[in-house]
Amino acid sequence: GEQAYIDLCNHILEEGVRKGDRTNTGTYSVFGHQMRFDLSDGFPLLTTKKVPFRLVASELLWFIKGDTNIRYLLQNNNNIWNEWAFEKWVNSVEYSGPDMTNFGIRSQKDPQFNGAYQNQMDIFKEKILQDDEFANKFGDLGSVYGKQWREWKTSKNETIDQLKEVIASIRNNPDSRRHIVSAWNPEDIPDMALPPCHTLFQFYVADGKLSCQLYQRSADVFLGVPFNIASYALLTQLIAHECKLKPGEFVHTLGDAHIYANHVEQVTTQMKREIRPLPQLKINHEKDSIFEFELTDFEIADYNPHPAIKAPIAV
Ligand code: THF
Repeated sequence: GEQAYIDLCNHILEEGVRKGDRTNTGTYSVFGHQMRFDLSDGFPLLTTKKVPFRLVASELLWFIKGDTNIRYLLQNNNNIWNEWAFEKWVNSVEYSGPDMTNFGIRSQKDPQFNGAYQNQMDIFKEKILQDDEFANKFGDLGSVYGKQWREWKTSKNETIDQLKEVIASIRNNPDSRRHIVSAWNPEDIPDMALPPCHTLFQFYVADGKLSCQLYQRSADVFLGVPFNIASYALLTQLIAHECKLKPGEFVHTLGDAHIYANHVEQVTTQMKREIRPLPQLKINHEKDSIFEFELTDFEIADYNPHPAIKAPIAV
């Protein structure tokens, strides 16, 4: 449960190795860690800080649709993938605004630059929402999760709908040890805005319950992991619902599990807070298939978290 998350934070702060990273932010890092969440205890949305479920759910629906364009996220007021699309635009020949090199780091250190950056980001978002051609060109993140889950391209120029197939295999052959969806497609990695952090997941059926294990190669423990836990718990509950199974466990296996140097203070605040009872997830029982769900079909009940804690995202 949530204690496993707090234990991970503690473990990284105590034993993590100081390590450089792609984003030049600096991290404390451990390699190889596992957490378990029993979904019958409640829905694992952390209570030691407020996690915005609406953003978790709209991101998951975006993956399930097979969409890779941030326009859908923006239409749902979800800004969590903006930086990766923005980066493509400001590095293109079509961009003519002020220089945005290393905008992630500079926007945190230089208030004047941050003003210019926020300005360009607002222009970018507006263009993605209003201009179809611009959105097709710069809103698309490449062959990221949605594409690999729903339309994995084969060498024979066919596509594989991994999500549909895994649901069929759970229904038809629950004991199978091959209920796997992989987002890691080595051939496509160069076309992705960011190679998938949640690399591969496997389902497991026993005692009428559906469990899911995720292998996450790289885990931003403060900002990303609370989202990732809730996202896979939601996915597991939706698939369990469709397959007429009860939700079992979510097992979260991490590769490079890190706390960014500029998140240490926030993590320390969070760790001192008392864990509260988990909320419940209610899903619209009139729908059967995960491909039919919309945001309004989910409701989180009895969620009484501690306040949100702000932190900058590493780009
Ligand atoms: N890059 C990095 N550095 N960390 C990640 O967790 C991450 N992701 C996705 C892609 N690249 C990543 C994006 N997921 C937030 C949460 C998840 C994200 C990106 C950003 C975030 O900032 N959450 C805030 C709330 C934001 C808001 O309200 O708009 C929070 O406080 O939780 C790993 O999948």
